Formats: sequence, C-alpha cells, structure tokens
Amino acid sequence: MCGSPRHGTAVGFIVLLNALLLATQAAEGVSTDHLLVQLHEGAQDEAHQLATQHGFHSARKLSFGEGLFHFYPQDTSKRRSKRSARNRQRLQKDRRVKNVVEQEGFDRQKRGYRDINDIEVNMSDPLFTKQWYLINTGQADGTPGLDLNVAEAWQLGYTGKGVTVAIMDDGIDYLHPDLASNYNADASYDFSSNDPFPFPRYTDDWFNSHGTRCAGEVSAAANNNICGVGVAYNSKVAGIRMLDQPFMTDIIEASSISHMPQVIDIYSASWGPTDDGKTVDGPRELTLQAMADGVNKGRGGKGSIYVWASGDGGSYDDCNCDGYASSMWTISINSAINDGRTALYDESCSSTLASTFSNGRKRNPEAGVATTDLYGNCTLRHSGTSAAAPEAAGVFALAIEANPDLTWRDMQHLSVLTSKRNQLHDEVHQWRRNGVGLEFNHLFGYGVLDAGGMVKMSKEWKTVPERFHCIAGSIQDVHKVQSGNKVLLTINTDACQGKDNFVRYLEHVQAVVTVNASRRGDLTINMTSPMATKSLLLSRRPRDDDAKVGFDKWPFMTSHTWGEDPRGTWVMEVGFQGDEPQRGALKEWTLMLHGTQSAPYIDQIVRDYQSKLAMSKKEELEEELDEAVERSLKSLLSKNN
Ligand SMILES: *[C@@H]1O[C@H](CO)[C@@H](O)[C@H](O)[C@H]1NC(C)=O
Ligand SMILES: *[C@@H]1O[C@H](CO)[C@@H](O)[C@H](O)[C@H]1NC(C)=O
Ligand SMILES: *[C@@H]1O[C@H](CO)[C@@H](O)[C@H](O)[C@H]1NC(C)=O
Ligand SMILES: *[C@@H]1O[C@H](CO)[C@@H](O)[C@H](O)[C@H]1NC(C)=O
Ligand SMILES: [Ca+2]
Ligand SMILES: [Ca+2]
Repeated sequence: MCGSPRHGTAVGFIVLLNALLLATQAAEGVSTDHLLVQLHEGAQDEAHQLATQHGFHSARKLSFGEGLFHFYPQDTSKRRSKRSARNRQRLQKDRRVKNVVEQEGFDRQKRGYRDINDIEVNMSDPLFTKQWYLINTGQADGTPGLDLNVAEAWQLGYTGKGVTVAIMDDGIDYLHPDLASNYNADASYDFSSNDPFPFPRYTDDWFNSHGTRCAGEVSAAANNNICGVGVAYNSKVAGIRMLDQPFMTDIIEASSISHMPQVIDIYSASWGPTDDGKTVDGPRELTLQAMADGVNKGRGGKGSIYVWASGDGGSYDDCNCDGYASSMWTISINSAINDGRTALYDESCSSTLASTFSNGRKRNPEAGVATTDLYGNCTLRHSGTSAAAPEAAGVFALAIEANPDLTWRDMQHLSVLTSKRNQLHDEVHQWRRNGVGLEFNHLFGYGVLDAGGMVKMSKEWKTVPERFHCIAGSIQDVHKVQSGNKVLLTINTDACQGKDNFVRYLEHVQAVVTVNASRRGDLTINMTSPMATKSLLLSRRPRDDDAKVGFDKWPFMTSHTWGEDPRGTWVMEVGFQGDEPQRGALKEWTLMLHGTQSAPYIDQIVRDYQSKLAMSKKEELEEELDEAVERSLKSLLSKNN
C-alpha cells in the first residue's frame, strides 16, 4: 500500500537531495577513540573482553548489522590519543576481528538554540526583556531559544513596514501611546456599533481588553520607552470591533472578514464557536462566501491571510469541530508555553498548521504574554490561544514585507516548511514524519513559527503552482457503528489522474462525513493516507452528549498529508471510545483532495542545490537523482525479499 515505487521515488528524491545537501556542507571531522568493530562469527561473546584487552573501556553490541560493536574509551570527552592509535592497530590484527572503522567526530547543534550574546537587539522598551516569546533567554523559568526567532528577521531589516494587520475583536485602544503611531484609522471599523471608531466599551473589570492586547503583540512601537515591542513593530494595525454585541450574526462576521480587503493584508481572529467541548459549528453562508472572496480577490488577487486561534477548549475539545479553525482558508495556530509544553487550554486537531506562544501553567507572573493593555497601560498577563494568533499575524507581516507577492497558499506552504519542532514536547501525541518527510504533531501542527527562516525563504520564494480539486471518492451506503466494532472503509483513488483536475502534490485534504450516534462525543474518526500518514480527524469529546444531530456533511480537515502523493488507498476508521456502549450510523464519507499537479517547491530545492554544486542543468540533476533513487530502491527491495 505504501511501498509502491512511484511513492518511493518522490520521497526518495527529497530525502536524497537533503542528504546530498548535507554532504556538501559537512565540515571536516575530528579523529576519535570510538571504533566501529565487526567481529567474526563465534567471537561475539568475547567483545567486552576484547575491548578491555586492547585498552578500551567496553564494547556495546549494535542493533543494526551483523556482528557490529561500538568500542568506546573510558573518557568520552577526549579526542584521539597517541596511545589509542597503537591500540587500534593491535586490535585490527586480532584474528577475531573482521573490520575496524574509526568514527569521525562532527558538530551537531541543538536546534533552535542560539547564544543570546549573538543577538544584537537593543530596545529601550521596559517590557521588552519580559517578552520571552520574541527572544527567549530563559526568562520566567522558560527554555532558552524557544521563541519566534524574530531577532533574525529584524536584523535582516524586516519589521512589517507597509503591511496592515486587522484585529477582529472587541476593539482597540487606539489612543494608547504604544499603538497610536501604528494605528491605521482608515482601515478600522466598529461593526458592533456601526461607526468608524472601534474603541473598546468600558467595563469595570476591563473585560474588553482582548483586542488591545492582541494589537500590541503585532504592532506595538519599538524603542519608545513604552510597554514592549510588537513582532512587526513597524506594521500598521487596524481595529475591527465585532465581538461586543449581545449576539453574533452572519452579517457581522462576513462584514468583518471582508472589510477593506485591498488595504488589510492579514486578519487575526481569536474567537470562534463556544469552546465547551460539545459545540460543532462553523461559518454560515455569508461568512463562508466572504472568506472565499477574501482568498480569491483580496490583496489584488493574492488573497487575504486569515489567522485563527485554534481554540481554548483544552483536551475536552477538538478544533476540527470548529469550522473556522478547520477551514482551508484560515491558518489555524495553536500555542506552546515557555518551556515547550502545551498549555492546558490547548485544543488539538489535524487541521492546526503551526504554533506560537502563550502563557504558562506556572504561577510565575512573567510567564504570560507581555503586551499593551487598555487605557495606556501594559500587561504581563495576556493569555490563551488568543495570544497565539496575533503573534502569527505579526510573523506573516514580516514575510509579506520580505515578499509582497506571497499568496494565501504561499503563506501556508512557508509555514509548513519553516516551522520547527524546536524544543516543543507533547506527552500524548508523538512527533511523526509524513510521507514526504515533513515533521508534524497532532497538537502543534508543523511546529513553532520561525520568523527568521520564514523571511529568508519568502525572499526567494516563487509562487506555488495552480491549485486543483479532486473528489477522490464518495461512499454513501449506511454502515452501522457500535462500541467494540468500528467501521473501516477504504477509498482507492487515482486522484483524478488523466483529467484536468489531477492532484499529485497535496495541500489540504477534507473528509466530508455524515454520521449520527447515540453519543456524539464518544465518536472517534481516523484517516490514513496511501503514504501511511494517520490523521486523527476527530478525538473523543467527553462533554458532548448530542444524540440527535451528529455530523451532517461536516468537512473534517487534515494538513498532515501536505506534499504527499494522494494516489492509492485511503482508509477511514470510525468507532466509539468511552465506558458506555454506543451505536450510530455512518452515512457518508466523501474524500476531497486539494493541491497541485507540479511539485510546489522542488524547483526551489533544486535551485539551492544547483547553486551549491554549480551544476548547470536541472534536467541532468533530476535524471541523475532519479537513477540513484531507483538504484537504492532496487537494492532495498532485493534485501527485503
Ligand atoms: C543600547 O541603547 C542605549 C540607549 O540608546 C545605548 O546607551 C547603548 O550603548 C546601546 N547598546 C548597544 C549594544 O547598542
Ligand atoms: C496600570 O495597571 C496597574 C495594575 O492594574 C495599575 O496599578 C496602574 O495604575 C495602571 N496604570 C494606568 C496608567 O492606568
Ligand atoms: C441514525 O440514523 C439511522 C438511519 O437513518 C437511524 O435508523 C438511527 O435511528 C439513527 N440513530 C441515532 C442515534 O440517531
Ligand atoms: C484513532 O486513533 C486513536 C489514537 O491512535 C485511537 O485512540 C482511537 O481508538 C482510533 N479510533 C478509531 C476509530 O480507530
Ligand atoms: Ca514600545
Ligand atoms: Ca473549540
């Protein structure tokens, strides 16, 4: 299913390229006292004795290869000593030894770690050093290096100039001295009270401080001795007040999302259906249309960028039940805390694309998000995934400044390619690699956004090829689901090959599902791609006891199969989890593939490769690589048989 040569070639191609790139960059290694030793049959029980006899501390049997051992010295910190050269020669002559290979020592840097002394950022703003999400030096018991890597983007000269970010929220204190100079009044509006002044409504408890805090994360001015610094501190920020009325309506949402799409580049939303773990809801008709128009016509046709907080429902909720966060047209952002763990309020789902940062679990008051607050104040305590979305909006503003031609899809590709695992850890879901080697996690998506990496890649970026949509298959028979007896369905697809809408390289995948259940919250749905990537489309939601509605043509989305070849067999599993026996009926599974026909960034990778190797013809390179991949595949296959 997953081992067909066609898939193998694509994966192999990228893997091999990476290997070649690494090989050309590899620095000179140093000699060491560590040996790879192959022993003759029958001599393997004597490995330890043999090691000590020849001046090594011990020998460790290796799990790969036949009769292979690691001979290592007592003191592992030292480089090779003179004496050890003699030891090695004697060892090599021992009749029990078949082969000896010295291990070369080389450098591997901890990912995401930078020496703080290398960062030359000088800001006069009093809260700047508390903004660990910008530059994490270990403030508030955090993990050094676990940050948005904005310093690198700033040093390259990108600060958000010429880019406008709109905060769709409860208003903005636009008189705030740290926001006033970056406030874009022309692009602002108040849809809660229908006037051009989105000033927050006063309440004693400062309830309406949300928008102001989000605005500061993006656009707070730098070096003015006030509060902190925004991620894109020279960007403009617009206020769209739309959260502060008794009811939300489709009209207000649609109006907000489609407000001045030729002026506003990025819309940041930190709201959605109630995060009570039992709601299944999404954008209505007008809002859906507004989003579709935004990505198709906004920014002169390059598309509005919609950034969405993935949700604050914690482990009891699943953001794939939130039609805003799980939309293909939004970039859904989760959060990590300052030591790399997930926040307790974080929701997980397969549609989350990447993560930024929010407040910690600890009581440490400085582990929150430092930003501007109502009435000219500052705060250290902004929180929730709400705080995560504006950080992403700020990073995307830096990317747009680096390359104003980026489309809404380019931004998603760039997020997938440059986000990092860094030092994030997830105690529940493992980090995995998808069929083309991209590392992802169910909770954090492709990892934490990296502003430096993003602006560098943006600068060189060539817009991705045209997007196509293929209905891979649809099963509409009724299948009974019961506790202890899950339903397993397959769709075998050629991904519309041979037709105009063939999809060869995936972007988003949607599984449109109709299912009812005696208890909706106990349903779980998983889907596995032909390249063996498993997406958890729906996890158990213990608080959802709906027994009537179920899911009606609900589009579950996964971003985990990004870049994969969709041809082959897709598997969907639907079942129940929980203590009480449940039953239900699966009535529809329609598989929708979205992506490109030509390889989105192979050109880019090949170009980098070429400039490194000064090779002239891409065709030559591709042929060579294809042959190499074929050869290694063949040898692999013959070994397995
Ligand atoms: C940082 O700025 C302050 C005040 O403007 C100045 O005195 C100091 O020399 C600067 N430090 C560096 C390393 O640029
Ligand atoms: C800012 O908030 C703090 C804490 O709530 C308060 O003590 C201070 O007076 C406020 N400053 C202004 C200018 O309102
Ligand atoms: C689900 O739908 C089936 C078929 O339409 C129906 O027979 C069954 O009673 C429904 N079950 C629930 C729990 O609503
Ligand atoms: C889906 O996968 C999760 C995690 O591996 C598992 O707990 C759950 O039982 C699976 N559900 C089905 C229906 O296979
Ligand atoms: Ca400031
Ligand atoms: Ca939610």
